[in-house]
Order: sequence, then C-alpha cells, then structure tokens
Amino acid sequence: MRSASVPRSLFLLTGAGVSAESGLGTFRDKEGLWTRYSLEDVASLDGYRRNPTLVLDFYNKRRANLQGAKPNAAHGALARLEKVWREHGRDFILCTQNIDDLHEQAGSQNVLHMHGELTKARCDDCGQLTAYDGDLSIELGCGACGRIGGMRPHVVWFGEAPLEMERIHDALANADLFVAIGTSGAVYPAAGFVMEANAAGISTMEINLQPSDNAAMFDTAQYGPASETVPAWVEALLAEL
Ligand code: BJW
Repeated sequence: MRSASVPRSLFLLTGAGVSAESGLGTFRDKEGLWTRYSLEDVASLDGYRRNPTLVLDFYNKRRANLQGAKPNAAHGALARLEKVWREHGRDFILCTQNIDDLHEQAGSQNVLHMHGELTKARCDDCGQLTAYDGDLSIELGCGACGRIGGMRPHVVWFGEAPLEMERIHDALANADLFVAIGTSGAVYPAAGFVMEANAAGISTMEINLQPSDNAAMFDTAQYGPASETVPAWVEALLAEL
C-alpha cells in the first residue's frame, strides 16, 4: 500500500449500487434484475441472436426507467469531488460499470463507461454509434449504412470486450487510491481491479451497502447506503486538501 497521505491521483469505480437509490435496479441483490431475467438470455450476444426482441425490450424498459430517474446524493458528491480535485491540479478518473447517465446528469465530466451507455445505439453491421433515447426494435434501420434490424443497445454483454480498457489500465496503474463504490465484485475485468491495485501497491477502499465478494482484498471499507457514505467520505477527503 502507498503512503497514507492525501492521494494525488484518484481512480473510482462505480457499480449499480450507486444508482440504486435513484430507483434503478441492481443485478444481484435480493430483488435484482437477475432474479427476474436470465442473464444468458438478456446479457449475451447468443441471447440477442436467439431473441433480439426480448433483449431490446429489456433495454427499452430500462431506458424508459432512466428517463424518470434523477441522480442521488452519491452522484452529486462524486461530481463535486472531481471538480474540486481537478481545481487542485490532481488527477481524477471515474470509471463506471453503469450504463445509465446519472453521473453525467450530476455534473461528472469524462466518465469512462466500461460497459457502454443505455442512451446510445450501435449498428451491429457498420458500428456507427447514435445517441438514442427512444425504443429500439428489429424494424429500425441504421442512419449510416441503411441496414435494417441491426441496431442494438451500445452495451457490453458477457463474452464481449469491455470498453476503454487501455485508458482504464493506464489510469489505474498511475493512481494513489482506488475506490470501488456500489459493486458486488462479481464481474470481470472490473472485479479484478482491486487485485491489480494491490499488486501495484496502490491503496484501496470499498464503499458498499455490505461487504462485496472481494471485501477481504481492500485495505479499508465503509458500509451503508451510497447516498450517505459517499458524501461523508467525499467531505472528509476534501477537508484534508
Ligand atoms: C449498494 C446499494 C446502495 C446495493 N448503496 N451499495 C472467470 C474469471 C474471470 C472472468 C470470467 C470468468 N468467467 C467468465 C468471465 C468473464 C465474464 C465474467 O466476469 N463473468 C462472471 C459471471 C464471472 N466477463 C465478461 O464476459 C466481460 N468481458 C470480458 O471479460 O471480455 C474479455 C474479452 C477481451 C477481449 C475480447 C473479447 C473478450 C464482460 C462483462 C459484461 C457485463 N455486462 C453486464 C450487463 C450489461 C450492462 C447492463 O445491462 O447494465 O454489466 S452484467 C452486469 O453486471 C452489468 C454490470 O455493469 C455488472 C456488474 O454489476 P454490479 O454493478 O457490480 O451490480 P451488482 O448488482 O452485482 O452489485 C451491486 C452492489 O451494490 C451490491 O454489492 C450491493 O450490496 C450494493 N448496493 N444498494 C451502496 N444503496
């Protein structure tokens, strides 16, 4: 672990728990999405090929939910942390597994969405990305190449390569503190970031409702609802600047 003084360079990883209090479901909690849907059906390329309408509907419902959702105090605190941190000339990376845009709505800049973005569609054929806030269907055509039926959500399913990985690995290697917030530690490569940080001697901290699958690998932890724990941690950190 590097020195316990105020870190210069922060790397934050967020997961579904940070958006839970904004009314967006998590995946693996008691009432999570994977208790109602099979992840093989709705979060894999094979599932999409078998039944594209089922998968598009799953994401259409989540896109509709997002339209009524507002950032909570955790998103707000992370946006404030980024602003102040950068004003002090320090490095700040916010990497999220979430496909919602609540970090951006709260004012976060340059969010790395490693599992994609719900508000974008992508043509399976030519790869063209389009901002999209309506429902996707198999009747839709691509505005760039004209192919009908290939417009899919711009999200990363199991077996697909997560996005921005080069930037993420570089930023993590240069961090002084890695903080994982609201993630179960069940999905790789994100679940492996704490191991990478440990191997590089970077300090690590978990903020979650309860201990995650990887809890034993973190140097420190704070447990409770993100809307309370995250603002409290941010204020304590900023007070040290
Ligand atoms: C609160 C709270 C509150 C609740 N306050 N906290 C064995 C070893 C290593 C890897 C593998 C392996 N077998 C297979 C793999 C690879 C696979 C994988 O990890 N599988 C696991 C099942 C083991 N990974 C992949 O396939 C990834 N790709 C990959 O590895 O590519 C390699 C490659 C390279 C190059 C070319 C080709 C391939 C892709 C993973 C894609 C994940 N996709 C999903 C769905 C898409 C997006 C979406 O629909 O939203 O992403 S799955 C789902 O899980 C979603 C999430 O982003 C992701 C993580 O979930 P998260 O955020 O942690 O949510 P939960 O619900 O699990 O946890 C919430 C937490 O919050 C809990 O702890 C709560 O307690 C807490 N909480 N309320 C604070 N108020």
